Amino acid sequence: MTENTVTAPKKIIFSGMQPTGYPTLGNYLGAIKNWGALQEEYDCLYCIVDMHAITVRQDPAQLRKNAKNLLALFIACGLDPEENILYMQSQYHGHAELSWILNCYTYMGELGRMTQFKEKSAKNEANINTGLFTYPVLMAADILLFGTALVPVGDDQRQHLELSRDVAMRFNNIYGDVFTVPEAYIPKSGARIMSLTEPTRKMSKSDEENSYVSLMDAPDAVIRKFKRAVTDSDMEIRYDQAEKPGISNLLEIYANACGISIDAAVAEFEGKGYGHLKTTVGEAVVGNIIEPVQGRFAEISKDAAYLDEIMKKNAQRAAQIGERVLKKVKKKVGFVV
Ligand code: ATP
Ligand code: LTN
Repeated sequence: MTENTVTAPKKIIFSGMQPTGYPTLGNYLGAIKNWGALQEEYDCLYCIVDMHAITVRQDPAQLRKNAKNLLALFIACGLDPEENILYMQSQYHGHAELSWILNCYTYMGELGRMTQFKEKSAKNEANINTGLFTYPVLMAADILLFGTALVPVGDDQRQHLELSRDVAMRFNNIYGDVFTVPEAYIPKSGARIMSLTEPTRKMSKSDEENSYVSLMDAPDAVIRKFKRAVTDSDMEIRYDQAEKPGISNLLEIYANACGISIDAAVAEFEGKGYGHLKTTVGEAVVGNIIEPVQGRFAEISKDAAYLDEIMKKNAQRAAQIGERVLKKVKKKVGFVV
């Protein structure tokens, strides 16, 4: 590159994760792992969305602890806190401000169609609060605040992403080009890791303990969970999500944990039994993901002052970027700025 070359500004990536407990293997393979792969090519913001988390009742001390642990885990999973903006959603007021404005450009009907709202309200009948209903508007605000081009998420967030795009386009149609219309960035493999006990449902940390692997599970617990994974009664190891969801899930986990293709994974297990498959997948997850992440997590967590410093500095970096869009939006809708 010559001295005079002007490099185009990097595109912005934004994604978020709720601090509602330790992330699962699904969160890791569907989201965090891919975030790490993007950090050089893009300017990335990875946000701990504690404001989303309180749509379900949380214990305050536990929420705070979970949020700090998640920051340490992000770093332990390979997200560099200098390269990426890793921060807490509640530490930058822009999210709440833009969310309110976008509420006024989102229809009740759109939010009522969101499958996550339907599922979560069925699970929490005693607390169907309006935050749960407007959750996707806050998510749209998170994304649109930074001129985000790409949003790396798991498959379950597709519908929320569509809504963010619709709201952005609606706003732009009225006021001109204010928001960048974001695209979803969903990995071809690993975007929908299924429950180990009910392989037709997605792996979720709010389900029963044996159904998911947490990044902080003890290695022997991980091996045990894989040994107990629900499969099927025939004996053939092949990738067929419709007919063999349990086996296909194990193959997908293995391929992603080892960085190989599903075909290569299938070939490795040709002629082998289910018991061998389950043990081998468990060991690969422990050796390639669980142990290295836990080792780094233990180191990073020791330094609370370092983590506090990162949090503070990165919330300021996020605010610097967000303020530009927020100011423009306020001006457009007619506030005195
Ligand atoms: P819960 O399961 O408790 O409702 P969640 O894990 O879906 O919560 P987040 O922690 O906010 O919610 O999810 C963070 C990211 O992980 C999102 O990008 C989401 O798409 C992805 N993700 C969640 N579950 C899976 C899964 N089973 N497979 C792949 N990606 C997933
Ligand atoms: N809704 C997401 C978490 C989330 C998010 C975001 C993801 C909140 N804000 C912005 C991507 C971009 C979830 O439940 N997984």
